[in-house]
Amino acid sequence: MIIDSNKIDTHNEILIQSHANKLVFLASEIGETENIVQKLIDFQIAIPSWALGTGGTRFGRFAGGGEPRSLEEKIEDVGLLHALNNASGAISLHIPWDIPTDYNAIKSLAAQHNLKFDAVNSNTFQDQANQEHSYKFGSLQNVNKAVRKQAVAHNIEVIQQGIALGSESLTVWLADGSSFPGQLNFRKAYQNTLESLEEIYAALPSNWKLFLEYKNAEPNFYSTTVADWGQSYSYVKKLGDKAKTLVDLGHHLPNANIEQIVSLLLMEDKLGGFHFNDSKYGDDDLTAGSLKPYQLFLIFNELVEGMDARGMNHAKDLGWMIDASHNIKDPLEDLLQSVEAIMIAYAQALLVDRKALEIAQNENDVVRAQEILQNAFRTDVRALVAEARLRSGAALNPVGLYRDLAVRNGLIAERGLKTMATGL
Ligand code: AOS
Ligand code: ZN
Ligand code: ZN
Ligand code: ZN
Repeated sequence: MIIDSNKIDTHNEILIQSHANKLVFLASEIGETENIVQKLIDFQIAIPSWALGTGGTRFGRFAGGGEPRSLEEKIEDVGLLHALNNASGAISLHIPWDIPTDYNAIKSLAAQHNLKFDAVNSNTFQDQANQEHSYKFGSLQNVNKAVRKQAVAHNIEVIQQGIALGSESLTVWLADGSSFPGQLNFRKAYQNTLESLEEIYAALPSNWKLFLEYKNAEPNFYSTTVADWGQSYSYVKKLGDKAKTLVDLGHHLPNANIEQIVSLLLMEDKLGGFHFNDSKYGDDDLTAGSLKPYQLFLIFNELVEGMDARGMNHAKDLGWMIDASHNIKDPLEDLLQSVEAIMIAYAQALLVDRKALEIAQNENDVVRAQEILQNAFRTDVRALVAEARLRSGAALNPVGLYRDLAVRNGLIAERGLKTMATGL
């Protein structure tokens, strides 16, 4: 299924007047908008291949209809999102859930939809059918060298697949850890993991990055071998310049100050990228911005401040990815909502009056500092985000158009009601 650009134009024509009014009003409030709109046009968020079908929980999965049955169909789904919002121009693959059979065909399909391949993800948290050793007691940390070797070899294979697709980064997330006290020697687990990561790192092409994702708990519930940003930092610092920390918003102990973590990792040149989602309790993987939009804004506030201080390119120098999973919503609608929330938080962060904030900070004017941040956060910037879409040929209201065109019904007609997406 492909969304015809005429359909987008017709949709935009109906909404254009009301949009134009909002934009004029916003410009009268905030002044110059051109610069922000351009930054929003450039900003792209990668869609994870595993979020295109309903995720399920350990208690069950309620499949939606028309879910993608193959890598080709996953690419087509991301192509639909990108046609609607022009802000989802990349897909992040998970190996072996997504193994291309014909690399050139997959590359040209992605190119037809204007999609790039973002980070490739390795998977040593599940046993695969034809594999010799089990990851039951961990992969890169395993006490058994043969298991570690198998896990390292898998990661190197994922790098090779990524090279063939034109990807430039590998995300490593490890389920490694322990569920009971005494199960692991923490220091040895760390050292084994470091040694394994060094072997993987050595296989990275010079223009690649290795993102090391941390997670406080789950599936292990006593210790995780890359549990927090400090532990990830300690590994990536030893590995070298191409290794960076990846922040998944759902992977912290409750109430962690994620924006401060982000700021300091950026300062140390060790922030690699994000897995955006939202949560109330743990790794809930809910729609970005659905629970804590202020936190998302505060994170982007640090990102914009820190990236500008280092002269970084907002769109290109970090990996922007979603990591979400649902049992309830249509995954494509959900992803449109996540992308929109991320763009809104980014636009609001671009609005922050940095000079005034710096003065307030230097004068210890705490009240003024809060006013400045909240003025930006409470500005309705949706018209800016919509304008960025309009200028790049996408829809003023992506979720609205998705529903008007009954895209899900079209996908069900093409693929059937009972489809099983691969992956978690
Ligand atoms: C797991 O909790 C992590 O967020 C990883 O990024 C994982 O690879 C992904 O969620 C797919 O399961
Ligand atoms: Zn993640
Ligand atoms: Zn996670
Ligand atoms: Zn998550």
